[in-house]
Amino acid sequence: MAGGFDLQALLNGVLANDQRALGRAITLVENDAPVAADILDALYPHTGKARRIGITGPPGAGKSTLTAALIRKFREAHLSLGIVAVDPTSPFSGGAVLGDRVRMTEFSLDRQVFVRSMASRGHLGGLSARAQEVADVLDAAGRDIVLFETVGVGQTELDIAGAVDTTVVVLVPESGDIIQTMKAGLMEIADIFVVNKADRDGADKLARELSMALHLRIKEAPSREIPVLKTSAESGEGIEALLTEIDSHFNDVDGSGQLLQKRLDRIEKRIISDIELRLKGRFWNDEKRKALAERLPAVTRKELSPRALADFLWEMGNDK
Ligand SMILES: Nc1nc2c(ncn2[C@@H]2O[C@H](COP(=O)(O)OP(=O)(O)O)[C@@H](O)[C@H]2O)c(=O)[nH]1
Ligand SMILES: [Mg+2]
Repeated sequence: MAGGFDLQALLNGVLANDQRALGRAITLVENDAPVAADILDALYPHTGKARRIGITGPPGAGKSTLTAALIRKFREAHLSLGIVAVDPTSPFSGGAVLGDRVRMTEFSLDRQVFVRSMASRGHLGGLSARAQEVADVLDAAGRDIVLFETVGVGQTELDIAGAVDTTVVVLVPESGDIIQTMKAGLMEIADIFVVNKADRDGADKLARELSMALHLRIKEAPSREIPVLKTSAESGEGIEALLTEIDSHFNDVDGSGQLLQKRLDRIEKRIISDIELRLKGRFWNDEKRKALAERLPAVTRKELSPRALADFLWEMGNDK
């Protein structure tokens, strides 16, 4: 291949858990390079062993601090890790996630900890898909744990949160009331709630309110009880208890057969969203965008209904 690119050597490197090969393969996958599909197809049979854990919550909740504390614990247990930090709100790789990088330098010499930050630039709705593919590469390399850190503000992080075995939602006393949490869809995705910055006022109150809201919900849909934990990620307080809950959740879903179903569901979702992205990509072209822009004023003037304009664009056909 061009530039003397040796795909097999790269794949061998990844499968040997080589940090440099991993970095290279992940960059190609993240950028959706032409060779990305070959890399992912070849690695896919080697995936499925890693436990995937999502840490999500509002900006500044202490997700990165908590992630770092968890990494230390997992490393004490001699487990290897891949960390995918996703910030859909940032158009720049390393922009808003720069703080995470600084925090993660602690692990820069540890070859069993691989950290990659991803931003929304260039991903156009495919951020969730790319993040999961990056996780596949880490999984194939034999990383025991893949940790996703995502900013919990919109659909992308809900998608990513749905793509893990265990979802931890991190809130802080400052992150507003639980009504907001409910509205953001975080109640639905949490397997474990963490009230971080428990060293601050309001943590007990928030934890109590969350527990109450969860109890009301459990009555409607009986499932595994969702624990609410308090942590101080900075001092490390409560991290051991969090790890115990993460393990316990994983063992429960694994033991009850739910894990298989969860993983099957997320594979199905990935395929469906892949197709939807391709359809969108095939439909929209410059000509249609132009036609849309040109006719919008007519819709504003009520000369054309939105539906009629959609029909018009649809009739323009799918051939680029
Ligand atoms: N008081 C207090 N501050 C914390 C705690 N955990 C994190 N922080 C601080 O909160 C800020 C945001 O933390 P960070 O981990 O970057 O949050 P993220 O945006 O959710 O990843 C940093 O200044 C942390 O030092 C905690 O338990 N207590
Ligand atoms: Mg962070």
